[in-house]
Amino acid sequence: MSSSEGSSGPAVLILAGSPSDLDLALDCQETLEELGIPSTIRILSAHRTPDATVEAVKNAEKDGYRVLIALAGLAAHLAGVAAAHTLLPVIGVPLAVGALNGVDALLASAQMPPGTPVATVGLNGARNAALLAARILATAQPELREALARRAERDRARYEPEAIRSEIESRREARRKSRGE
Ligand code: C2R
Repeated sequence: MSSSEGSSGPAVLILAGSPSDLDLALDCQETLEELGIPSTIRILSAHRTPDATVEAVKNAEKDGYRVLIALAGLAAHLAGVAAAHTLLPVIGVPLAVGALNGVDALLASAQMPPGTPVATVGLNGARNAALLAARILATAQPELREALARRAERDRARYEPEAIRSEIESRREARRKSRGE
């Protein structure tokens, strides 16, 4: 599943361990799209489709990808296995699923042995993974750096006193309505 309309430059390969993870993979892709970064989503599992996973990761660099993002829940080995088969930076997104609600995935993704790094973001941190990938790419792309700066500026604008006043007003109104006033 590719997304490259209106964009150029190095791309991100998004790996997800199961079709069940697609919503968060799409959150990740949408965030990249907002910054004009082309990406591809591939559903691959180090456990269930080990050969195809290794093949995709080994080919990623020559296929033009510059950063890998791997989303997985439970015993999340996908990011680690990816990092073992490429020198591209790998960002792991542990997913909050299953009996342990993501603690298993978080530890499996973060606690990599020395020599095989995975930059692990928070549980379900698909959008932050995209932003981290963007920051990595931006070190060599000034226009992407500009886009990130504009985005950070928009985030800061939400904290302006005028924005807060109008937020308070609209929340007050919503609360009055929900009480039927
Ligand atoms: P199903 O819902 O398909 O049973 O998957 C997936 O990321 C998913 O969150 C349950 C969970 O298993 C995870 N999974 C991994 C890997 N492959 C699948 N952690 C892997 O290779 O690490």
